[in-house]
Amino acid sequence: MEKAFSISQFSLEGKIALVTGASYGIGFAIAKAYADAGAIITFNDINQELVDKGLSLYKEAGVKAYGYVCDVTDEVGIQAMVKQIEDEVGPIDILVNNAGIIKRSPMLEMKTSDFRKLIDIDLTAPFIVAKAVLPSMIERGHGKIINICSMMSELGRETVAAYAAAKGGLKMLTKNIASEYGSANIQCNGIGPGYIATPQTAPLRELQADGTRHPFDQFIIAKTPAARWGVPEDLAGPAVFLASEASNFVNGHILYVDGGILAYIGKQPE
Ligand code: NAP
Ligand code: GCO
Repeated sequence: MEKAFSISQFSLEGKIALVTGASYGIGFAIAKAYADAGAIITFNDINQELVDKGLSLYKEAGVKAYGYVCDVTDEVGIQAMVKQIEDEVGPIDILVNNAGIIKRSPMLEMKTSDFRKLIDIDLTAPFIVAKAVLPSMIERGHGKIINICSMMSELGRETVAAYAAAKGGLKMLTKNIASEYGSANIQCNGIGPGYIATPQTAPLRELQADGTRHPFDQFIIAKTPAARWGVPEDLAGPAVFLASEASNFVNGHILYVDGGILAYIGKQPE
């Protein structure tokens, strides 16, 4: 009898992936995992210095990557970059909308311009980049779009109103792309990382003057059943799964990779 499953379903051999904002951090870890699974890596970042930094890190990791300078909020620039990638490398099979920022500020102290800027980068840009890659995916009859959401796609907390609004919107954009283009064999899913140790969360983990751990650091450790911060490499397997044929009937799903934090109410104070 024919086997029901083959490990080759997780292979990305010969696929071309675009990971936005992937000079370091989560984007870099996902792109490296894709390369390890056989994909050809293209990535962008906001300036040449970061792209060069990324290219040297990929080279150090034994990955041949193609780097492009492009601000993900620049629709004309993104359209041109996607065309350049298609001309230089080939059509994009996998898009990871990873680029993003956070600005922590009590809502009443946040300027509306800062709110708008964060929404532009964390929500409007994934719309822009998805629009740029979808026509070719639809024409070729397949495509994978993975949006990097967040626990803040589900929960709020003080000082992250703009970020939670953006990531909540990104969750629903993910579901809508899945709904609108599923019949064209496009799978659009999200990954919702928990608290991951990257430059973005470094302020939450800074050691205190007395050498003790940051109170937020201690809070996250207590709130996470895995009792640790995640590392970017924790996202590699889930990201490869959602980019591979193994997930061809998974659509509109947000896969939380959070050590269990969203499932856990927390321990009774002693
Ligand atoms: P990060 O360390 O700040 O890296 C984000 C990357 O995106 C950086 O290379 C950044 O470049 C780039 N970027 C920012 N704005 C851009 C723009 N307009 N155009 C192009 N590139 C841009 O963040 P991370 O922790 O790796 O997070 C990556 C993604 O995961 C983000 O969407 C974040 O919201 C999400 N996430 C992170 C965590 C976490 O705990 N770390 C958890 C859940 C979700 P610059 O260096 O110039 O900023
Ligand atoms: C914060 C953190 C979080 C994480 C992540 C959690 O300030 O609460 O930055 O937002 O980055 O999004 O999933």
